[in-house]
Amino acid sequence: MNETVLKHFALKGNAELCERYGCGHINETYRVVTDEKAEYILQKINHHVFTDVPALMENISAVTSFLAQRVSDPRGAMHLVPATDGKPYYMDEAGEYWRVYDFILDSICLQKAETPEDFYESAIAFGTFQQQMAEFPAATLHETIPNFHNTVDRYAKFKAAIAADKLGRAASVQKEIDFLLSREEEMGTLHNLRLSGELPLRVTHNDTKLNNVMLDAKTRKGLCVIDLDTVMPGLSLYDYGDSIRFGAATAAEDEKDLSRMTMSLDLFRVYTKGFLTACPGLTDLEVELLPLGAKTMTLECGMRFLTDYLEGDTYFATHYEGHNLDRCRTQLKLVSDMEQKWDTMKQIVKEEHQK
Ligand code: ADP
Ligand code: GN1
Ligand code: MG
Repeated sequence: MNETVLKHFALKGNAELCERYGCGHINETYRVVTDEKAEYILQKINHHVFTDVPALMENISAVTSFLAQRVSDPRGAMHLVPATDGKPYYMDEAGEYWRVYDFILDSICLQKAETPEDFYESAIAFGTFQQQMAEFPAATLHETIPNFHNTVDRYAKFKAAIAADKLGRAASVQKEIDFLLSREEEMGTLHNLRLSGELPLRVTHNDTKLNNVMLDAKTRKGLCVIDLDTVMPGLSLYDYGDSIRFGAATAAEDEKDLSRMTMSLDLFRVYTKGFLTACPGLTDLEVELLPLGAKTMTLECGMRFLTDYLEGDTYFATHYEGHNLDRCRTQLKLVSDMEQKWDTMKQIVKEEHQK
């Protein structure tokens, strides 16, 4: 148990249980229960990914306090438990950073939507988050990972990884490399429209997987958006697109049987309906580009998995050799499936926008 770490946080009671928890790829997460039955989430923050943890925690403190004033149910906003010295995190002797949140009680977190309604509720939660953050002074936020969804820069890093070929893996993934390189120009579209100002900069979450939203266990309504490490200025299309990538997929991110991996048009419609309902202020261009948002986020994620595979699996947590490659392949399969369904995706967006 992380007793020495936990004693630096003012918990209700003494910790009796501290167990690994969740399926995140970045932080190390634990569920903590005390002898007074208080429950918490303890996280070791990945400071190789987030190199300026004090700045990151400044963002999260500001965002959670801002949201706390705007929600009716107190479980609707994450609540940080400060360290005993008043800071929003604790740094241990080894230089590791830790933080504690209240555990969001009576809630569920899904790896896959059990019903279309679950997915709809996640769209409402992420859409509402973005709508609420519209009033937040964006310029005060630190950019916790510069160029996070800059697909043009992601291509540059990908090519550098191919050129370096540190582990001699490139030749065995030539098919995947070719797939990605042949789509480079189209995949720069969103970034270029961001640069030209044709797409508005908004405060966005940037990591809108279904398992980064909590639903109320009883009502199954969207309750709270979590994993706020990547909240930064960005495009609405990043948030919409990443949700489709993960949530409208018919199989898990690391499914080995690619025939099981497709994009469900029904789920695509459901999420689009929820997002447009929760974010009524999207511009016509944003709405028109929703399918491209989904495709770009999916391809970018596949490219990030492959880059990490080529570099020796140093970024994403992997559980076996080739895990990142399996993840890359599911994403590229999804992109191909979206290309097959492109006209229908555009039609669905049009129909849901007109309603
Ligand atoms: P990562 O950045 O590694 O994805 P997350 O912050 O998403 O880390 O946390 C990992 C998992 O832990 C989540 O998917 C969720 O299941 C669970 N979790 C995180 N915060 C809370 C919380 N406050 N209450 C309940 N569960 C939580
Ligand atoms: C990571 O932290 P987690 O597991 O919610 C990653 C996302 C990827 C996702 C792929 C900070 O998300 O960008 O889309 O894995 N987060 C970071 O599953 O890189
Ligand atoms: Mg997460």
